[in-house]
Amino acid sequence: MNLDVKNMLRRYLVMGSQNCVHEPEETLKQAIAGGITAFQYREKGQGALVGQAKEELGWRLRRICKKHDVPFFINDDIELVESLEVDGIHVGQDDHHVDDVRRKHPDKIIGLSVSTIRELERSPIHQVDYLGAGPVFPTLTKVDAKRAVGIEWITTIKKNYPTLPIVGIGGIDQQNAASVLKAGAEGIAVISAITHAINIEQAVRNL
Ligand code: TZP
Ligand code: MG
Repeated sequence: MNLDVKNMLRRYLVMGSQNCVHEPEETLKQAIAGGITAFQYREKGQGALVGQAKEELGWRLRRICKKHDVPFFINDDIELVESLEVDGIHVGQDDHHVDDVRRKHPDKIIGLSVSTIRELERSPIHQVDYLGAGPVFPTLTKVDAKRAVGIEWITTIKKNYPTLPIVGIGGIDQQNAASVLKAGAEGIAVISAITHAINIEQAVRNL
């Protein structure tokens, strides 16, 4: 399982319709053509769809991932775990508690965001399959993002949990992606550097 998760994290696209300048379905298809290794449906923030519209878009994106064998994660929304037939669930510190998610979904991949030592210490790390570390760099995409933690945060987590897969997130682009991997992360999670690119397929390749 760990080896698989590590490979999945390599180029991890996180996205909802609110992040897209092109159609979300088109964005996802081109990103898959460029070589993303996982997709997280994160329909959240200003302009995000809710209710049935959120679920319907989720299913259209889910179908695209199924067709191309790309693992599909849902951000936080455990109500959609069954209906979208997700492979994994990503939760933040203020979302559903990892223990509950694990109890309800013993076979799903679970990822957890951690931004500080305190969060790391009080989280049930043994229940998760990977950690999302960030925001590594400043980001404009998430309005309530915490302060950028730098690549040192990845080194710190790695020191404490050498075998647990880590994906860096926040402000990652073509220029800085390599530094995140070099610090010890298995992969990079990216929103705007992919969704805002003029050529999405090429942007993924460049990462
Ligand atoms: N969590 C921490 S930073 C962030 C999330 C969801 C936003 C990342 O977006 P971008 O555009 O890749 O900086
Ligand atoms: Mg969340």
